[in-house]
Amino acid sequence: HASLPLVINTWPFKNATAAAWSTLQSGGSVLDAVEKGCARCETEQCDGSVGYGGSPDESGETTLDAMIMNGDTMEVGAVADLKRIKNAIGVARAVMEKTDHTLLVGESASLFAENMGFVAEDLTTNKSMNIFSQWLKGNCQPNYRKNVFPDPSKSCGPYKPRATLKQNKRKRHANTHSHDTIGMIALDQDGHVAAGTSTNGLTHKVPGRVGDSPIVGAGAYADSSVGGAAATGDGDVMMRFLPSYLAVELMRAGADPSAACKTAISRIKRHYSDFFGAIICANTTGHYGAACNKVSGFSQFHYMVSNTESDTPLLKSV
Ligand code: SD4
Repeated sequence: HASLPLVINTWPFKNATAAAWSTLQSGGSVLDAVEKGCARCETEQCDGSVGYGGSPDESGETTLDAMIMNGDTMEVGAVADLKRIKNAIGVARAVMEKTDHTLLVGESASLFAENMGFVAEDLTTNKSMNIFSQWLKGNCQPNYRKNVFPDPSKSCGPYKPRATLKQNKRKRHANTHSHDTIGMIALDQDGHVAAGTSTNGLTHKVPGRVGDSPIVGAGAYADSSVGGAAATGDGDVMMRFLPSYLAVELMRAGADPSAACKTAISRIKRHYSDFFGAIICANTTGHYGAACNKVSGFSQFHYMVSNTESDTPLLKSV
């Protein structure tokens, strides 16, 4: 059932898949496909977890992480903690193509974007304002600070040192209820591979927090001599294992895509048995696979595939 070209992305974000596929069909490159596909999610705010108006941080601001990788040249462009610019993956591509750098962050990344002609605008919406004000009112989970408690007299912040060590054990999870970060891989018939991601990260994160999505080999990886991979889930944990890099290297060593994905997930499980996360992989023959860590509340991971077998994107699950 393998065929090329192929587009595959995390979560049931089918309009993103369709946008990438039609980009390829109309003669666009795999980089164009990944950029257009992820940008569709930035515009549609896929599930509130990609693009503007979602996942406000502790200060109420939505900030974006994104990356894109060219598997032919191994060039990468990425932005992290990007403020006030909606098209994060577009800025990531500009970093790749207009500079010799790989990753720009924060205010400076936004300034770079403005210099490149991207429009600066407020990423806050009524929805993100609401999430933030609910949190201020005392919906204090999750707490991404160690050894501290929100001060109950002052709603969720500022924070107080935690009373006992035992409370350190309090678990936190990335959002397992809804969909998440878009990670996408595109391959064409001539063996070009590109991969990319776009996300607004985790809700109520500490300002300045950067997740796995803009980190090369963590959020995504592409090598046209092998294939590509992209990950989603609890980035703070996942980025410690470079799962996308690992999956591509396993495929290079001969593993099929499903096995490569499974091994990349198991590697993380050894240390964090109940982490929330999933990965997708594809190789240059058009075979693809996925794996997730099945934990309570997350027993099935959905992803999308487009290839010549179907006119419309196919919903897959693992
Ligand atoms: C992050 N990996 O910033 C992203 C969020 C995500 O499922 O994918 N959550 O950690």
